[in-house]
Amino acid sequence: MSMKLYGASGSCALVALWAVEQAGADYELVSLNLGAGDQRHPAFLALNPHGRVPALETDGAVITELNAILVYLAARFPGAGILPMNDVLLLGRTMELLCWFSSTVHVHVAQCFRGERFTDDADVKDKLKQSGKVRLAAALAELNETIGQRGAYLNGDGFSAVDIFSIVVWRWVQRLEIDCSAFGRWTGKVQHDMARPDVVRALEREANAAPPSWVAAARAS
Ligand SMILES: N[C@@H](CCC(=O)N[C@@H](CS)C(=O)NCC(=O)O)C(=O)O
Repeated sequence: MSMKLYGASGSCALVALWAVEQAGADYELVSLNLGAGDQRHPAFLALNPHGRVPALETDGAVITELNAILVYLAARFPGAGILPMNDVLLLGRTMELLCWFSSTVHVHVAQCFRGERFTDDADVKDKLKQSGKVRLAAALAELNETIGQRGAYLNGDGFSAVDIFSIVVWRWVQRLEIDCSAFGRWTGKVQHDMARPDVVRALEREANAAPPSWVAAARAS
């Protein structure tokens, strides 16, 4: 049965998009415009009441939370290289890094882009953004140190979902204009990874994705 992946350009949903591509899954990509508030449309909230992407419709259910989607896809397509399913220690270490990206790095980014999640006070929002950038830079210094420690890729010798998440973080960091000159190992790795054919394909898919039917219907009327 076909899957439907809800994503948005520039978002962490790129990791799930890369994963469905690697799986060779039969899927449809639906791209929300987060700036226009598509994620708060009742039709999307009916799928994911948290109003966030990614969300994956599959087998008559909806899975949300990027790491949950990755575990589902990796278990369903074990040969696709989404996660290192044949090495439980490496799998644990990879999930450790993915969870750190989600629970720490992504939260610092949300402080900068999504202050409304934390406060309604404009002054506090501004302070959150400043402290988010400082904490993000500290996390990047940590990430930079890990490059090369486990092998050529973040979880060892094989490229996996966690390397794509690192690309997503790099895109956010560019938008925030954080000085990356001290993180040469990490930025070099990201440049290298972005030239991979599987990454280029996922980026092209992301750029050419169609909007949800409810947006298309509103535009047509
Ligand atoms: N913990 C969630 C976070 C998802 C998330 O925050 N996604 C962002 C895009 S990167 C989003 O949907 N933002 C919309 C909003 O905040 O309104 C996950 O890992 O899936």
